[in-house]
Amino acid sequence: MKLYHWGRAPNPRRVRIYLAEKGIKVPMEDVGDGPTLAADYYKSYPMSTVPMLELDDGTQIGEAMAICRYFESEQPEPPLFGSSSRERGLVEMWERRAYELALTGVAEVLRNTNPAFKDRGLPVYDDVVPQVPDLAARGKWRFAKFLDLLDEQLSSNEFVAGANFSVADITSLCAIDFAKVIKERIPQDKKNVQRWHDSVSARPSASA
Ligand SMILES: N[C@@H](CCC(=O)N[C@@H](CS)C(=O)NCC(=O)O)C(=O)O
Repeated sequence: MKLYHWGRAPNPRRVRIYLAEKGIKVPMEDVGDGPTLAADYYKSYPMSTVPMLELDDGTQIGEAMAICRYFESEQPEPPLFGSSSRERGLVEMWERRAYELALTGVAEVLRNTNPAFKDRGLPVYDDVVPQVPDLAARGKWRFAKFLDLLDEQLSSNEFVAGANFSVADITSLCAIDFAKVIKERIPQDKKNVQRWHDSVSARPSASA
């Protein structure tokens, strides 16, 4: 098996942190080539995104959380998708919010304003997807909305989905760190987010 990733990108980082938390070692290949992915990779994987896990029988599993779920099923301990029904529901809910509001919000700003993504408004290879600069304001708003929600949630919870570290923390951390590329940082009044960010950034997995 092999995990295809890109050192500078936030979505593969979600999987790398997950694997580090689990103590799972997987052969990896960085398929970044400057501001894009390598042309050979685009040919071998039609969805043209990273991360992608290729199994020994050739099966390709894309989407960061799908890859994490594969490993969760192979090695359930420590549980990173929750242990009880309640916890699993909350982890799923917060992970999705972190992805849709924060990570996608930041990507919306970057991909629609940065010249490096000209005609690549969405991560696809063969199709021209023009940038829509008006989406930048909406992306910033989505990111800010997530920080509001998260600060409130972390006022009474140690981690994003409750008492235990989970994939919801992983996606939130990757999204907030990714926001550096659009010069958005944790505002000073978001003290709970800052406390949590300091703590999860200090985990060894954060540097994976
Ligand atoms: N929904 C996918 C998103 C994957 C994605 O957008 N990956 C970006 C890197 S963070 C990518 O492959 N970009 C390729 C490109 O920009 O050409 C997931 O959750 O894994």
